Amino acid sequence: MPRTPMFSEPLHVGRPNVGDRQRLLERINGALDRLWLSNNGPLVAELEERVTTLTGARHCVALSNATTGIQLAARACGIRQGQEVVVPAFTWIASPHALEWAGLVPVFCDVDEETATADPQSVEELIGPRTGGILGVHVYGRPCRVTELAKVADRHGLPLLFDAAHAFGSTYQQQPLGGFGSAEIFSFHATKYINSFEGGALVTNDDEVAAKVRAMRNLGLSPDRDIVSAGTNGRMSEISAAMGLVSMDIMDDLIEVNMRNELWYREGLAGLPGVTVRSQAPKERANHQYLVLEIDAAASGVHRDTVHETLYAHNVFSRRYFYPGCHQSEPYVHAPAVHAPVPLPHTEALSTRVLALPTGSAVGEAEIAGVCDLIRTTLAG
Ligand code: T4K
Repeated sequence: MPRTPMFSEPLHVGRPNVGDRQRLLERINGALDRLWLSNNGPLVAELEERVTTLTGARHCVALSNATTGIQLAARACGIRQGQEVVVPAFTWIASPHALEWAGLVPVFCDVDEETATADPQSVEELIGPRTGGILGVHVYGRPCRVTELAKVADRHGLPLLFDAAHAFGSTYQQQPLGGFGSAEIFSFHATKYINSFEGGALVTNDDEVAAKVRAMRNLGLSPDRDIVSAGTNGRMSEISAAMGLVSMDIMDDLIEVNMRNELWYREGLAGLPGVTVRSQAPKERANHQYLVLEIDAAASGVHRDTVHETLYAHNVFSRRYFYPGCHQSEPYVHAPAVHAPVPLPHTEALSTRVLALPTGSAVGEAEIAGVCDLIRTTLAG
């Protein structure tokens, strides 16, 4: 193993993909000329229109971020303070924190290891008199088992929401995500496939949910400026919308880049025992925004954390998305009877194996070959 880091410049997971700068600056200049910078401006309206076209859903409400979107969605669907929401433990902490911060009680279900998304049977086991809803998460952009979750939700008369933070551009049964359940919430954070610096969008086919969220993101004001509900500030700025639109212009190119990177990783790691690159759903379109390895310590002879530490020493800043499981994180870890009443073996197993590696437009063949070499050398001991 060389003593000096293999990379002099850090390689990050989640490097933003920046579209056409000239186009971005033109759009920003347009906003500056119009002196209309926020509060449902024309760029936000254009972004919403673009998202409804891309997803085929009836409504899109652009938002300041996905975390706020989850809170607005839960409220618009009538989930009341103090009610429980079943959510997978294998997700970014934003999913349960959004609920907790809104006065709801996250109750963690397990995931199935193939999709890394909510196991419908585990969801059903957790439904009881205090349950107010279900929040599935399309982890790494791979869709949940939507049909089965919808059946569980219908059986119990519960709203089904999807945290689609990772999943813009992905499909389920060849239909774009966005129109499933009562609402789906995308993230356009800087690290996401489509980025608007900070941002998100709630997408729904439900007219009432859309109208409620549209008002609630602007302190409960209706389009006629009547105060129709409580609300918060969940607005997207025009600058963010400009970035989001420019980012959407290169959607297909980005998928190509991500898929090409994935191929290079697969070639570079081929034949390594206990090391697999996680796959997207067969026959579906996916954004391939996350490149995630699974390292099985027993089969590879090396723990995921050793690989992670070695990569760090060489300026490759891999991420353990998602470790630890949310049930093992603050504040939920202190109240397992409330938040984690059933065993979560698949979450716990996955969270010790996964490692996200750099992909997107910031890395190319040479960097990926270097990262794969580092992993091979680490496994060779
Ligand atoms: N639900 C799920 C399932 C989510 O994964 C997320 C967010 C949400 C909900 C909530 O969505 P938002 O409310 O954010 O819209 C990062 C992202 O900040 C976060 O958005 C994302 N999930 C999560 C999985 O990853 P951190 O704490 O790891 O971020 P940070 O700042 O350490 O950056 C991650 C990597 O990206 C680093 O390697 C540095 C690099 N980076 C980051 C930024 C911001 C850059 O190179 N440039 C940048 O501008 O959470």
